[in-house]
Amino acid sequence: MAFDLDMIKKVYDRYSTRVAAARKATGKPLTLTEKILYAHLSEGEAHKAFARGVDYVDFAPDRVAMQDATAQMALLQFMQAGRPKVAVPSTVHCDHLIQAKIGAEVDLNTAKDTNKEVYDFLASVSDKYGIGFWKPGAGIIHQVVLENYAFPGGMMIGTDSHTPNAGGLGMIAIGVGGADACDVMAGLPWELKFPKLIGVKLTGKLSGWSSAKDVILKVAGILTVKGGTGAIVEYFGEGARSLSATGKGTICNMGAEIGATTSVFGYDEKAAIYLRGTKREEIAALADAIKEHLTGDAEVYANPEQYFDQVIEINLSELEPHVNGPFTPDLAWPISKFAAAVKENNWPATLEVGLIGSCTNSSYEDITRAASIARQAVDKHLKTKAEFTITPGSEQVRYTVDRDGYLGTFAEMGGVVLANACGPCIGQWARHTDDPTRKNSIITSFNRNFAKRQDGNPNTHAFVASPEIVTAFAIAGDLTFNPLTDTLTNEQGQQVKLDEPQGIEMPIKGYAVEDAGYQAPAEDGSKVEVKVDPKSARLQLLDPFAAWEGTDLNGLKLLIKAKGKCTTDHISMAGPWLKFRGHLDNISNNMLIGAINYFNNTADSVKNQLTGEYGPVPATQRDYKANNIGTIVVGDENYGEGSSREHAAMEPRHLGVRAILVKSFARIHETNLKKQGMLGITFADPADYDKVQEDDSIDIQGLTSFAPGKQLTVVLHHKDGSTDSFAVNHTYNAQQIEWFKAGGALNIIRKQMAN
Ligand code: MIC
Ligand code: SF4
Repeated sequence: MAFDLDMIKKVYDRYSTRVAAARKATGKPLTLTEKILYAHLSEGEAHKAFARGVDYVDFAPDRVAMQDATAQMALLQFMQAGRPKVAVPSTVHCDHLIQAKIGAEVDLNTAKDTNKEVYDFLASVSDKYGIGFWKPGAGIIHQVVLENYAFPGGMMIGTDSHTPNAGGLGMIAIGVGGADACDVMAGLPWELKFPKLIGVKLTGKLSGWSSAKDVILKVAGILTVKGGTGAIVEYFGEGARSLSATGKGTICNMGAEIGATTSVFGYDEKAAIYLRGTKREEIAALADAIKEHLTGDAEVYANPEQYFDQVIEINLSELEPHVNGPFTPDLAWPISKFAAAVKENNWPATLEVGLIGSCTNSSYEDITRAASIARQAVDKHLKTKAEFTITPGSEQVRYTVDRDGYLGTFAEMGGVVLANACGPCIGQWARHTDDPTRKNSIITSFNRNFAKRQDGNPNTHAFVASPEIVTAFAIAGDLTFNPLTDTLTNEQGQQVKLDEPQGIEMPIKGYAVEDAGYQAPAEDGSKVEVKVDPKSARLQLLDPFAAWEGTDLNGLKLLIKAKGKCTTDHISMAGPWLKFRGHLDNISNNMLIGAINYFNNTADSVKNQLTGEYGPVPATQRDYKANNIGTIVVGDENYGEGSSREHAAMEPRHLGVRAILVKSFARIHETNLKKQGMLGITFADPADYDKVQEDDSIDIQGLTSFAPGKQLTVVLHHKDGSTDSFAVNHTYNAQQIEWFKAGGALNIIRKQMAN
């Protein structure tokens, strides 16, 4: 049995006392989010009330999940922590490193070959430290977690930003960097700023072409990529109860795109159906027994404005299908306005590829709805105009939809089934194109669409929609087509219209799988040896970072002033670089190569102040490092949005950048910087960003009296001899200041474990 029933019982046993204590402490009815958070406070913290968005609080999560691309760094750090075994149930999932090229079988075999060293490393570390290992081909972390480990009222962290997917089954599931995972696996408390709460009330019921995906596409349009920062989004209302658990998972998954800490739905009949359908009736029975604690209080949902910091209401009966994009997931277009938007903005109307599946939207229900459209293409003699690919989220889903004939339907329509892995979603896509310089469009049911994300091509306009809408567009091959109203000409010259999609929530014959791809760890792992070849290009043991020198940081050179969007994809690109995720020095050669230099509007070209010449960012930084000169990176709003990859924080740390100064940070990235002992600060007045000049030498003052809530001062020494000085903010608490001083949190853990 993969899930841990005893652990779940223990968590549920805590609920009544913790909820009662929380009621007393806050003096108010409680949201679901508060109940789950209070049930997971570290012992010392229970019985306290917290200021939302202000207080840092220690939690004790129940589980940790890691995907292969981030697990390498997480586990390299864990190996340094000096623990014999993980302190909480943990799993590793091999999903990100499989390249999509030809089709599932061939691609999987190629991946096993090319990534052998990394898979062997992850398998042996898992074996040694008591971590469950999901082999390549088993599926994508979030789908596998939903099917096997997520449980209502639980709390988990995962080294991937879409960890919130498990919120569909009522779990507070939060994406973090590997260093956070390392703490929790080492048995230390996990710290989070007590979140603000956003309530989303869903009324009505979905029908026709509208699906759960459209709920989050709409929410993304309302809240934008920053709107959920520091908040947990709680969905409730009759509309919420009408959505399948996997549909809810889709909504929570893509909540990462609005910057939310996580999103969550209450336990309800749909959750119970899913638990029973995935052979976890025992969990449903346990959850039923405490179900009043696994949803928000009635008073809260009756008057949400009084209890949430922000409330949004969406009527599912009126919700139109949406298409979001290009280049950002919050550019939301109701389908009725999309064709006009394509024309007005001159986006390429010809659709070249439609891609469905991924870690979100690969449930049985999603696949059956998309297949009902595919079936019509075949039956109505429509020729599919665009390329079409299907990425099942897990081997269990793949096996089941294959058994039930749906993969066959996609094949008839001309679709290609890819491996159960991230593939194109993370740029692991050997896309065939005759001309990469052509502006072109693709549409996916994935969650992200930043420039270059899927195929590395800046000319690709990527749009996001539900799998059924993606399928319809793939058939039409034209983004100005509206499947709800328009007809298509079939091979016999007739005008035909696509009927509304029909889906099946749970497989009638039940889920099935031959080999789910799970490998249990050794009972006693002490004899297991973990080998890392010192000459490896893909794995490198970590050296501790140096402690702070105890003085202000003076005379830093400006490495880059990044302009506009600077996501973790810009800071540490995925795709071709994924192969170096276990080798800090090698992956550092991609540091900030996607960021646009404010002064020349070019990526990967910055002025080296020592030579006056322009060169790539990593090489320039290595030159400063060789000369023992510290540098600073300046950035815009929501710096580091997107993924949880801590490489985006470790690379600058490794190469000698001393501080990141931006208008604002995305949550996970800010924590990652702090964990690695890097100084992450924000302009007190965002307009001061404009004062930073290309040849500046920069001082950061006030570090000798670095204290929570106390501003630091930045002094810019311009080339002409003039200076500018201004205050900067930081959010370091006392503990995080210790991390900074020690040169990283791990240096402290290592010391503690050694004592
Ligand atoms: C992503 O969707 O960007 C990823 C790839 O899953 C990342 C993790 C990574 O970079 O390894 C994420 O979302 O955290
Ligand atoms: Fe994988 Fe894409 Fe999901 Fe990230 S968003 S976990 S890359 S499928």
